[in-house]
Amino acid sequence: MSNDFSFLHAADLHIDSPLLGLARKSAEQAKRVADASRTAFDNLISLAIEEKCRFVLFAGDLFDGDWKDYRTGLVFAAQMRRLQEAGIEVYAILGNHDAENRFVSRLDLAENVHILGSKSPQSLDVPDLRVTIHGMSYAQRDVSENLAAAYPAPASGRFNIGLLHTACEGRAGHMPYAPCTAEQLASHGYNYWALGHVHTREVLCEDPLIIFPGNLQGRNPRETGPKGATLVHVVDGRIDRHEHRTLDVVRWERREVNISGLDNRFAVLTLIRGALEQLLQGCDGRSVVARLRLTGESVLHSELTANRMSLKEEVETVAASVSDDIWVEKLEVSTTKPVHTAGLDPSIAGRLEAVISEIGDDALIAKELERTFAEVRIKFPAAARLDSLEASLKESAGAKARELAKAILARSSNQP
Ligand SMILES: [Mn+2]
Repeated sequence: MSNDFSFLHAADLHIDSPLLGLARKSAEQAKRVADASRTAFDNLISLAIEEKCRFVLFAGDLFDGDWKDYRTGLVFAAQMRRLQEAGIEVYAILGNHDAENRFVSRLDLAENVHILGSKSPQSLDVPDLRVTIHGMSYAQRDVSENLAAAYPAPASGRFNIGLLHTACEGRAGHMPYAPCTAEQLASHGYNYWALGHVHTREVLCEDPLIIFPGNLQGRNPRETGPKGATLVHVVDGRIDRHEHRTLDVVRWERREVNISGLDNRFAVLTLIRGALEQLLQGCDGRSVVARLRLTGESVLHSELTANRMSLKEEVETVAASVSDDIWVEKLEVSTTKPVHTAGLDPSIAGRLEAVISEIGDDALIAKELERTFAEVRIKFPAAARLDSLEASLKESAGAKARELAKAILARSSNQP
């Protein structure tokens, strides 16, 4: 029996789970997005075959609850046959989402596929290898017991693997199912813990190796970055190395774009274009869904926040001109007003702010004007007419404010 082999560990495949929040661009794109989780799954099977893996582990949540379409099950069965033809065994446990699936137990699967039971932990020996796999499926969605505590002791003289669907000590955004601790798992005596449930890749411990591989394909703006599976190489019965292999089709990314120092919209859009091009380049030909956040101190702050909708449209146009493969899922404007605006901001709002900062010594009037100004900004965004501004100022502030309003008007006519 050989003691050198490779295996692939994946979890949270959620096959046919939809990708959320994407506007349809073209029929081709719509299909690419709709098929993303299936294609990522296909990539996984191809990788197992290319790498001559001896077995593949699925640590739960193969599916995303009940199938909307029975073909989801057929796709899975067909991929399992590909592995069978390549002589690759499959060991899987059912997670909370699979437990909600009424059909999975009726799937007619090839003989190489072993789904471990849900009554108690089950241990299976991998044919022709000194490997034993221990694991337990979820019988129902909400499992609150520490399942790992009941897993058997390691089989002596063998490479022991624990398959477990768990939130471990708890992870933000994940239901706290099958709680346990990394220390508990580490001291259990297994060589490898193949975990699932948490969609972000995480190595909990190097010796023994305890890993959440993350999900195969990001499905929403919280599931960012490269997604895939963990490939493990065992030499002489010990883990020699392990690596993340990227398998996703559509990539979700967040990017901060700092517009400090920019004084016009065109420059902002140019900077955004550069950021989108960079994101696309970093994703090796995958489609990219970007959430952008504009930050920095800018004279454009008022204009950008007042006209978010048109800005988003302009950014979408930029994205479309960059590539058909990039979406701007959301544009957040988190810029701030500059502290000193005098002489910088050519807009009405900017000039008004400059005047206010000049009369900073007259605290009461300044405060009153600030308040009025806030009101004016809501009522009359960038295109406000000067007389409307003046009228509002006259109404809410006293004689001194009228003087100031005149000063603003004088400045307005002198400046571009
Ligand atoms: Mn789960």
